Amino acid sequence: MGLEKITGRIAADLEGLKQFTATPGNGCTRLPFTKEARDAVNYLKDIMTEAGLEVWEDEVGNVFGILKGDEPDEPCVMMGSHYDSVKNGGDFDGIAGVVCAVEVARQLKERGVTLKRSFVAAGFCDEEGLRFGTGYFGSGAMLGKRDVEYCKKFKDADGISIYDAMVSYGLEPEKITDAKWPEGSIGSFLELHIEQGPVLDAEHTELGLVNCIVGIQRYMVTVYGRADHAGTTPMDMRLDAAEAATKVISRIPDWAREKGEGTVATTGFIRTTPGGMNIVAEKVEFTVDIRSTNNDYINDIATKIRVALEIETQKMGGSYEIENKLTITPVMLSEEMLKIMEADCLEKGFSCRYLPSGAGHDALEIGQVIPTVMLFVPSREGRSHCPVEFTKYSDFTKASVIMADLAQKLLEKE
Ligand code: HGY
Ligand code: MN
Ligand code: MN
Repeated sequence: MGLEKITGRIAADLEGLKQFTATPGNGCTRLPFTKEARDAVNYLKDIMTEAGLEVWEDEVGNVFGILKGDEPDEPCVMMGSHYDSVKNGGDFDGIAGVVCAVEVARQLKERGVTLKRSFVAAGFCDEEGLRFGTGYFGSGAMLGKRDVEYCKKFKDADGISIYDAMVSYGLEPEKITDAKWPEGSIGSFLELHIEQGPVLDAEHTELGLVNCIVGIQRYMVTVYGRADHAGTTPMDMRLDAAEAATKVISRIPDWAREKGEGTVATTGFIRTTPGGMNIVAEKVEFTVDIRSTNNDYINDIATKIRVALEIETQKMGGSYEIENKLTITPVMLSEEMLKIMEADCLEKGFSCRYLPSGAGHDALEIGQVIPTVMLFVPSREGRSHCPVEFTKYSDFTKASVIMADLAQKLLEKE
């Protein structure tokens, strides 16, 4: 199979999917349970069908395509990623992994691979968690780790719950538990993804063998003070939520730096209420996203944040709330599958190296319970979650061939 033909197919699919964004000309904004998501899923269904897969959409909006094996009750080999994006994100994060899963299915068929077990291409609906502040919703539901209560609990900036968003999208959230796959029905999970970091590009290494994915904890913090006149209220009479919150926020990055080993912590969202320049802030909401390959580091930083909030809000005379939106531990990926891909890269002359993932992925959720592996392709200058995100189509081609080889081994194994 000529690599150019594969590149052409991947390019055509990704170019076709680029149109499904709520912010044309300003990156990819494809949030779950929106028109853009619906259009992307319909496109994915079409290319899966054209590739000869049997296609269906599940109760939470995940889309699957299957090449049925000789023994359909055998645990399947699943490959995929997410089709949702962040706001004003890039054209490759997640969706390229779904497109490459369909491409691997094409290659398996073209090779005439004997499918002892089924191959499933998967497109998950809400990995980013950007709309509802959560994460890994689609892959978590597939594992039976999301329920109706979860859907009602988390809301977007407009106060729309996951539950209501699903209903307006045409789904029946009361049936969410039907999205769970039977225990043992997925034998292995493969995810091809852009690195979203600078390592491969800087080193001019073609492929990244991901051995570990960071754990993540996400919080929404609300600090309560009192609205007052900014000019007439003496400094010692204020309950200034902004002062208390920023004293905590400003210390979080150093708590991560002190841990080292790639530990990171980010406040990506801050909002004051009522938000007037001449009004002392009555309320400040901010997010925290803490990540490390060492779970104790994550817990320790979360504790430091709670202690600092207690102290600063007491000093200010106000109060605070901290809502946990996501807690997931680091995951080690399958050494066996990584070694197969490493040997294949060496044989094919593709440069490769092992590296951890600082980004979470559906593989982070799925890898908690199922043998999982990830393969990275370079991100130009390490940029991602922004419109300039870029990866050469030919990089996806090389990775898709390595993944097709791995899938073939797994599918033909006695
Ligand atoms: O946030 C992440 O790490 C991923 O892009 N969802
Ligand atoms: Mn992603
Ligand atoms: Mn992402």
